[in-house]
Amino acid sequence: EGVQPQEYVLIKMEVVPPFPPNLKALEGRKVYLAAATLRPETMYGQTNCWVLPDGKYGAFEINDTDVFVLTSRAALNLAYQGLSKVPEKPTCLAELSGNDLIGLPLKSPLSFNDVIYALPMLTILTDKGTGIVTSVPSDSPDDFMALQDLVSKPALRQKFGVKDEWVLPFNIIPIINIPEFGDKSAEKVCLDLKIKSQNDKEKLAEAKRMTYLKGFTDGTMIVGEFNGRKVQEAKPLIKKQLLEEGTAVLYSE
Ligand code: A2H
Repeated sequence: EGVQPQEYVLIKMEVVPPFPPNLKALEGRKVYLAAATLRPETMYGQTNCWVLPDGKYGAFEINDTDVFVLTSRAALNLAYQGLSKVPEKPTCLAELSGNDLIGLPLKSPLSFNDVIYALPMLTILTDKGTGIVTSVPSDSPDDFMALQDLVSKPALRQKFGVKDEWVLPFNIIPIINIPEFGDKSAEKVCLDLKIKSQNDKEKLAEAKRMTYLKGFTDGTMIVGEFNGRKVQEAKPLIKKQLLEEGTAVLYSE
């Protein structure tokens, strides 16, 4: 962890009932996969959620109604930030692995896709954020490559029990224009740099460097309520909206 605290927006990705057997203990509650993002303005373009197959997660009681699925590390941090039913003490209702979460149907705020699925990403760090990541392949090179891997490798889908209909058709939704990179900046940069897979760490770091700052400084929204506005202007407005409507919360670490 760095010296400066990082503030994330946690997107509440609601698990659509009925719950599968490994989540039955949670029936009757509002259960959310809580995804940590630095780019709330990209939530229109969500295509899926990412979990680490071997990752350890828990379902934690946040208040009287809400349960968040995330790492116990994040649950402890949240408990000290006022987000736990018992103050400063996380209550785990169910221990889950990433594999238990793969295939869960989710409803996520702002997403143009009505229902999206939890899918495996092999490069998720369990000591950052919540261990849950929302996927926006139009604007995130990591997300683009991880999805590309699943789409192009049937053996990878089979290994993790990913049904074809959870990843296909592979529709990337354009949401932000960056003059230099067009409407699907992540795809363009991944193709330009000839990135082979989600494990191509160095090139992905370069792709992120290229798109991340440009998206913020030069990007324009081409969808949503702030269509036509600069990303710089839209970002805080969208963040505020999500927080006010209760579909997201703040989290620092
Ligand atoms: B971002 P930073 Cl569109 N492991 O959200 C791996 N990656 C993680 C993670 C974890 N445990 N927790 C969060 N992240 C991702 C959107 C997005 C993101 C876009 C473009 C770039 C981007 C949609 N995915 O991040 O190391 C999350 O993906 C580029 C850095 O704390 C989160 O924001 O700076 C970002 O990494 C946080 O990374």
